[in-house]
Amino acid sequence: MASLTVEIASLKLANPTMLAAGILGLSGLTLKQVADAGAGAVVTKSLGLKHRSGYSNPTVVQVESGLVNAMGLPNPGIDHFTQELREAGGIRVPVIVSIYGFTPEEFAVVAEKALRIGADAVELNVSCPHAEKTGAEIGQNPLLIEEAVKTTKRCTKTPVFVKLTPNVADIVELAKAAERGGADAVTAINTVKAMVIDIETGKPVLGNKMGGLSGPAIKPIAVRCIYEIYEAVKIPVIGCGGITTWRDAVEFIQAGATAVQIGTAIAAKGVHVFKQLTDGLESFMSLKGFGGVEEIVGLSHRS
Ligand code: RRO
Repeated sequence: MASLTVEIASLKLANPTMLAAGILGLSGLTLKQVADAGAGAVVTKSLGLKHRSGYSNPTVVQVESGLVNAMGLPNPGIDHFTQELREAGGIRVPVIVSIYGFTPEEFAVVAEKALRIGADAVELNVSCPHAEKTGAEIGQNPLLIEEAVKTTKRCTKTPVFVKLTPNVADIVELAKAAERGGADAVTAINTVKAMVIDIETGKPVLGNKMGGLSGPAIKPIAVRCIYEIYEAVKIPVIGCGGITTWRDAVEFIQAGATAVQIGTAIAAKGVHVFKQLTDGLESFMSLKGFGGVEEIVGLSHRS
């Protein structure tokens, strides 16, 4: 049988699938549900220093091949998340806490708090496409990314992953900046900036007008970003963006991803998607004679 285990920094995953930030990640019990369904790791909803209520409704709209969301970083604040993780006690896979901040120091403070409540790693959200003074407003600038990562690494011992935005001319510059700052891995990609208009009223549908597109529509964009980043940095790449089937997961891994995150597909398929992906991946590898996932990471660069 082919081995599905992968390692990213000090994290050992039984398989290369992860719950993506933003979906089912605001409660300890749902994180545990996803872990029990077979995810190799789970990522929380992005947490900041203080509670935020998010944008007004509607916050999500379905489109042809995905979802457009503008939730607006709703979260209870990192201090209130402690209780959630306690209630989820016994999550048997690595828990990655997605965090955001408005300054490099704030990223570091939230990361330190995340470590203290039991995070195995943090994922810096420098890529939310519709947040003011945080998210992509930081993550579209390589200097600001480097500073946020450097400060976080200096202040905490937790592994640091950096989630990148595709809403730039050159994502490779962002990945290199994260690596220079000392990041342990980069996640590519967050949602693609998007908008939906109701033609009856002529008005934007989302409360915030602008949002982020996720789901199958962005999959080829994610594959291109992962392929480019893999050639430019030495740290692992975690793929994210439109994965629905095991074939998608194989494509991301061959492009250069060591692990893959699943978000929007859960809305359509439920948490069973993790078992479907790992079963399919395992059968594919066995059929093709691959012994472990590392043999196919970046395969498309060698063939
Ligand atoms: O909460 C959101 O509206 C949100 C976030 Br933090 C993010 O990183 N990406 C996204 O599409 N939505």
